[in-house]
This record gives sequence, C-alpha cells and structure tokens, in this order.
Amino acid sequence: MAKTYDPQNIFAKILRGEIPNKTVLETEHSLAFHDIAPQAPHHVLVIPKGAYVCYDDFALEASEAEIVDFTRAVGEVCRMLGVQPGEGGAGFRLISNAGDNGLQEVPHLHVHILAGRRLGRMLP
Ligand code: IU
Repeated sequence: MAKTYDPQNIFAKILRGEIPNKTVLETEHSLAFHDIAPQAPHHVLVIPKGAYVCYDDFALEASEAEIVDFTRAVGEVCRMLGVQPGEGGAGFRLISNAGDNGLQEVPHLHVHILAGRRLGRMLP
C-alpha cells in the first residue's frame, strides 16, 4: 500500500498556488511545469491535481477521466516541446520514481519528461 499522502509536500503547495512554478501546460486534472534542477535541455514534470503519492495509488484510486487526462497531458507536453520521435523530434524519456528504493524525493506522483540530448543508458 502506498504511503499516506502528505498535503504539505512541495507539489501540493504548487497546486495550491502557495509556491510559484513555471507552468508548461494545465489541464482539468493535471499540471506540467519545468523542473527547478533540469537534468537535460528539456526537463518537465507532469503531476495529477489529485492527491496521489505514486503510480500505485493513482492506478487504484484515480478516475478514468483523471488517468486519461494525465496520460494525454504527458503526450501533449512532448509534442509542445517538439520531442516526439518520428515527427521531427528526437525522442524523450519518461521516469516516475516511487518510494524509497525508487529514490522518490517528492511524495506526489510525478512523471519526469527528459529530452533534448542523447540520454545515458539507465538499465543494464
Ligand atoms: P523525484 O523523482 O521525487 O526524485 O523528483 C523530484 C523532482 O522535483 C526533482 O527533479 C527536483 O528537481 C524537482 N523539484 C522541483 O521541480 N521543484 C521543487 O520545488 C522541488 C523539487 I523541492
């Protein structure tokens, strides 16, 4: 079972407007914004507006509308960045860290979109 959601996490504060962010896209159920410490020329985080810690509770508890909105928001940001493979872009990587072993720092579900350079191999 996922950890209990902490409403004081930094992304919850961003969603409440208590902390500024550089928004890339806002939809009914999702927000995309630039990572403050970019690891690639393009580094955008996409988060659901709902209170989910990681993919575990999101997949179990989110409505279909939230899941569709979130998935489409990730794809739309990739198109906005011009990094979709095969249409002039050179591709991207999605990462979603979860829990202690996944080295998740912020306990609100987020997908990292990394693009704009050839990324190193992450898996053996
Ligand atoms: P992680 O997957 O939980 O490790 O990633 C958290 C990310 O959130 C990390 O890349 C940070 O640079 C980023 N971030 C941010 O964009 N804004 C913030 O105020 C904080 C972290 I704190």
